[in-house]
Amino acid sequence: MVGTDPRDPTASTLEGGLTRSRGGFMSRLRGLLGGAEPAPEAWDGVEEALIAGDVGAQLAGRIVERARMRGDGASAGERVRLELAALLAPRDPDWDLRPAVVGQPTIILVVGVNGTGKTTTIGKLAARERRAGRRVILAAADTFRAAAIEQLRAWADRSGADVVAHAPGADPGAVVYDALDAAVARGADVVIADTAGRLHTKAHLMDELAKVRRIIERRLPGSAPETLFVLDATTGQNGLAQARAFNEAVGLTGVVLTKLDSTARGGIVFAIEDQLRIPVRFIGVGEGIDDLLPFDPARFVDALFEAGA
Ligand SMILES: Nc1nc2c(ncn2[C@@H]2O[C@H](COP(=O)(O)OP(=O)(O)O)[C@@H](O)[C@H]2O)c(=O)[nH]1
Ligand SMILES: [Mg+2]
Repeated sequence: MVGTDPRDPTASTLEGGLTRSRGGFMSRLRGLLGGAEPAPEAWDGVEEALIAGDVGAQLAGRIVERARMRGDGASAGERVRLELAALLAPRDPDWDLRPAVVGQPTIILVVGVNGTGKTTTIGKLAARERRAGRRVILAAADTFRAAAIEQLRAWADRSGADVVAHAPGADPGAVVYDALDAAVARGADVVIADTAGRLHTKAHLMDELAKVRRIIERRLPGSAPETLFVLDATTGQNGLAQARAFNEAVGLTGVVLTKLDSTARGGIVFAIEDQLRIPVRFIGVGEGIDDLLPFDPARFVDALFEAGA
């Protein structure tokens, strides 16, 4: 399979987005696992390659141990592939962004630290929902900087979504409340709330997110917002600590892994899903409006193991 769709050289594909990872730690892995049953030293190499790919030291050790012990007669490469696939959290294959209560809008709250790609992901998600014929409202609840509101407006223009915004410095909870009001009044199908990037170590900012969640529950009880944690794939193992803290503060329902195109270490997917049991829902593979792909675990693992064009 080639890295891009031959019909459209600019189309984003999973294989294209994983080019670096496939050439990076996975290329080493494929080299070690491609031939006869690996010697003990080669298994050490497999463990190192997995660690280099950001799978995490402990997990890498566990994968190698289990793959070595597997007595199912499969090749070494196939055993490692099966062990990696087994780390991914179980999910409903039909999952999509849908309202929890029929007749109410789907509500998506997007959280994460600074610069991970939250606003960009919202623009891409808005475009995706618009393509599906849904009416989308973006809530500019990153009120820290005027530029953040403008950035969201630009994505709204590009994707054909509406924006609800207050002045810079406004209460994020009030913005989200108004956006829900607007969604009900206008019969919108989807509300996506942008939030200011925050360090997971800052308790008062994490409390603010919890407050936004309570406001959503008060305005639209039972709406069960999809709470997406946006993780920059180039962050490394610290991403796990971030995800854990956000999960404790707001209860995450999914992860969006951005900038997979910029890293050779796509193994962080396995660490996140294994440790948090929260599914990766989308992956970001570029800066463009179409560079967001739904995450398909089986295809992801297959693409990693493919040598590429
Ligand atoms: N290469 C690449 N860059 C991305 C991706 N997602 C976001 N970015 C870039 O990351 C930077 C920060 O994005 P932004 O959405 O402003 O992050 P925020 O602070 O979390 O809202 C911008 O330059 C984006 O273009 C991605 O999937 N791939
Ligand atoms: Mg932003």
